[in-house]
Amino acid sequence: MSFFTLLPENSPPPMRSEVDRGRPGLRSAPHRERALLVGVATPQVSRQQVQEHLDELELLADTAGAEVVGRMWQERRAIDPAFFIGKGKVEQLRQWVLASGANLVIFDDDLSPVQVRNLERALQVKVIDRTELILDIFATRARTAEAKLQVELAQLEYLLPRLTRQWTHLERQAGGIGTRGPGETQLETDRRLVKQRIATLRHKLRQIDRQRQTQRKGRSEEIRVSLVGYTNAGKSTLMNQLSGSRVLAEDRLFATLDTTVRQVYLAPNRRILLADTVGFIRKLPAHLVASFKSTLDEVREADILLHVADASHPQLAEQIGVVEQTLREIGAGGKQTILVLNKIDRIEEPGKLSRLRREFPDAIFLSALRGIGLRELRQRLLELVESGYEERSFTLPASDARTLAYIYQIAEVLEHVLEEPNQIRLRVRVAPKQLGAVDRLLRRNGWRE
Ligand SMILES: Nc1nc2c(ncn2[C@@H]2O[C@H](COP(=O)(O)OP(=O)(O)OP(=O)(O)O)[C@@H](O)[C@H]2O)c(=O)[nH]1
Ligand SMILES: [Mg+2]
Repeated sequence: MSFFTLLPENSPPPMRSEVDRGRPGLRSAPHRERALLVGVATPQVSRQQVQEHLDELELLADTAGAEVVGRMWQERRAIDPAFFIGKGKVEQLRQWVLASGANLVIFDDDLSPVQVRNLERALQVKVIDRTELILDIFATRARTAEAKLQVELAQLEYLLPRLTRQWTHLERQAGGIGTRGPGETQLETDRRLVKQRIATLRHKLRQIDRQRQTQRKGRSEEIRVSLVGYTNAGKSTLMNQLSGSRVLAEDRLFATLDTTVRQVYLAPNRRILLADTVGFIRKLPAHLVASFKSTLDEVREADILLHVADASHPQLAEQIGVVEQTLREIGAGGKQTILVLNKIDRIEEPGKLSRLRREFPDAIFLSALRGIGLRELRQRLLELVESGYEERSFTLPASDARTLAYIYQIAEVLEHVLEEPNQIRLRVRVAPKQLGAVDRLLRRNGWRE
């Protein structure tokens, strides 16, 4: 069974008799690319889910600058190895492409190089899959040198097994979604050049990675908290609220591709380093995850995660699941995590908020945009930070002013008593990361506890 939907339009779609050759991409073109979306329901993916996934794909296409002119889905027991969808459906899709004037077909699932080639031949328009679309968005949104290198690496690794594709028959180098970004100039080069470029990129990224590691080492005694979550959940907005900074936050997917770290004081002597980083999405391309290693290290090395989710989103539960799964995949599972259910100001349905509170009893509910619930979040963070603190009591010679000053720097002194003429008794509270330093001091000097 399959459904076609033609989205309402002001003017009838132009009829086309041949492939639209070399239409440039949105940013250099007066026209947006016109895209048809295709999804497939399988025994694992329900019809309802396909619709929701296509909603998200539409958002992605829109972020990439395409105008979605229709969507189609089909129910199948098994995937067709040659065309992904059935041959009859390919013919229907071909008619649909002609009728709608689409010049791009986007599949929600990953296609093999052979499937793309067959589909492009049959449909005579460019065919891309979800991975290629996401890579394209990352490419157009990358701002820093590091993000650009990371995206280029991911694009080239995606491209490499597909180089046998007839890149010229649709003049892909002319631009458009799936062809933009730093990888663009490489499209017409051969595998050897691509491999060389991949090696160079890996080398450059390793260098950046080493710099990052040094930077992070300098912060190793700080408590590090990382914002994680589905793209567009409101991580950057929350970062701005908590730290008073101005990280870019906007209603688009993947607004953030780099990591920003800011100091946040939870209490006068309770400082944390808060990191805002790239968001996750269902089926985040594996190449991207791999090439964003140093960006994601921030998450991997965090002491505490703030998992921000959009409580007003219809797929809240699925999005939370995707983020948890991705965290496990990057080796950041099992960390102390606070679930933050954001955008409660957008929940209109009566009773929904109390239902969510019952469903997620440990979550903090807030609105980052309106500044609701932030105090509770700070309080919970403070409790979590302090839960690892330990107390130590000892006496030291009053003459050792240097050590005394050092202890005051790294620990919170709860009691300071001058005991015998030359002895000071201290009771201190120490963060887990400073505990080792204090214990070493005690052992080295043989001070009694
Ligand atoms: N109504 C409402 N909108 C919010 C809230 N928090 C964030 N937003 C909006 O949601 C959109 C996305 O916010 P961002 O902070 O950019 O989200 P993000 O998680 O950083 O997204 P990426 O960086 O793209 O992964 C923006 O338009 C925000 O204004 C909230 O509490 N309520
Ligand atoms: Mg962001």
